[in-house]
Amino acid sequence: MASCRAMIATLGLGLALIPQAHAHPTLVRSEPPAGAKEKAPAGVALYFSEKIQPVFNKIEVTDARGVRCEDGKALLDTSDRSVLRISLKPLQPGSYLVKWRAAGTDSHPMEGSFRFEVTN
Ligand SMILES: [Cu+2]
Repeated sequence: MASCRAMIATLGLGLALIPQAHAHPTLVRSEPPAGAKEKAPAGVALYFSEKIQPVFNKIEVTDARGVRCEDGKALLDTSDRSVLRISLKPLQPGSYLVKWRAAGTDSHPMEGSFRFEVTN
């Protein structure tokens, strides 16, 4: 019984430590920002809370019909590895969905999405 309690205490301690051991990248801001209504951007830039691995990352941009609009692959900023960028084909007015995946130092991929709107 005593050893069982000790084990639970150890487990509890382990769980309490996980948030510090696992800092995952979160999206701090983007260009265009989530919910933006603006003229067609030439690309999307994602600014994360920590450096991103050069692998396991992606940015997908689709229009209202689900057609992909990226021009090339997502690339890390050469001077700031917490910034992931992608170029876009010329966008028509309408709603666009950005889906991203990015892994930080522990290689666990994080995902998210947001929309922006292109106006005339
Ligand atoms: Cu992790």
